[in-house]
Amino acid sequence: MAIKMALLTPNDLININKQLQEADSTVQRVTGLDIKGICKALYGTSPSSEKVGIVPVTSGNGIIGNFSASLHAITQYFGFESFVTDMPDVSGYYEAVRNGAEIILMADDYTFLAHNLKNGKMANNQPCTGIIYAEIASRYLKADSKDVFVVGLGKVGFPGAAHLVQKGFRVYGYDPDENLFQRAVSNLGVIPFNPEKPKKFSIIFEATPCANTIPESVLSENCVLSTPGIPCAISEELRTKYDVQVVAEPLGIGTVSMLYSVL
Ligand code: 2YC
Ligand code: MG
Repeated sequence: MAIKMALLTPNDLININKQLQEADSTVQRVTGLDIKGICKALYGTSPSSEKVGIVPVTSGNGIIGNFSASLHAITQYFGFESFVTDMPDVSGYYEAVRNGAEIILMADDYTFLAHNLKNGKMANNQPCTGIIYAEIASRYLKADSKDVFVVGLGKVGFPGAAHLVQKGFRVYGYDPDENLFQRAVSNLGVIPFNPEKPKKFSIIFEATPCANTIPESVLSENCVLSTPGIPCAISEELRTKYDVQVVAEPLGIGTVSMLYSVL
C-alpha cells in the first residue's frame, strides 16, 4: 500500500511568492546560482514557454486550500504560462488538454506528478524534491570538505543521498527506520552516522516530516542546511547560534525541479 505523503496545509502555503523569493536569494548566496540556474545545471534543460495545466484533485483528503493557486504562482514565478482548470479530477484533466496544456500538474494524497504530453516524460515530486535540495547542498561555495550529513533516507531523502554519492560526496547518513537506514548503507555505500561519535559538517541535507532532527553536535559555524522537510529540522535558536544558512521552502523548489526534468 503506497505510503501517504506528509500533507501540506494552507498555512504552509501562505504568501508562497515571498517564501520563494527568500529561498531563491538564499540559494543564490549559498551556491552562486539562482533556483533556475540550479535546474539548468541539474537537468540541462530550459523552458520554451510550455503551457502548464494545473488540475485540482478531490480524492482522499481532498482539495488543499491554496495548493492549485500556489502552483499557479510558482509556475508564473519561473516563467511558465499556466492556468488552473475550473473543474477538478477527470473533468479537469479533460479541460486542461482541450485548453492546450502541454504539461499537466496534479496531485492526490500519494503522488504529485508532472506529465509532458508532448514528449511523454513524467516526473514524481518526491525524487525531484530530494535531488534538487541535494544538488543545492552540494554546491555550497564555502564547503570545507566533500563530507555531507543526510538525515531521512525515505522517498525524498534516498534519491537525494544517491545523487550526492553519484557526485562523489562522502555521505554520512541516518534514518530512525532501521530498514531505510540499512538500505542506504548497503545500496549507496552511505556511511552510518553514529550519534556517539559526532562530527561537524558544513553541508547538511534533511528530508523528514519531523522537527528538530539535527543534533547540535553536527552543526558547524555558517554551515548549510538544505531541507524540504516540514516542520523545520532545527530550532530558530540553533539556526541563530550557528548562523546556519537554511534553504527551506514548502512547494516551489520541488515543483520547478519536476518541470525542468520533463522538458
Ligand atoms: O488540492 C489538491 O489538488 C490536492 N489533491 C493536493 C494534494 C497534495 C498532497 N501532497 C502534499 O501535500 C505534499 C506534496 C505536494 C509534497 C509533499 N506533500
Ligand atoms: Mg520545496
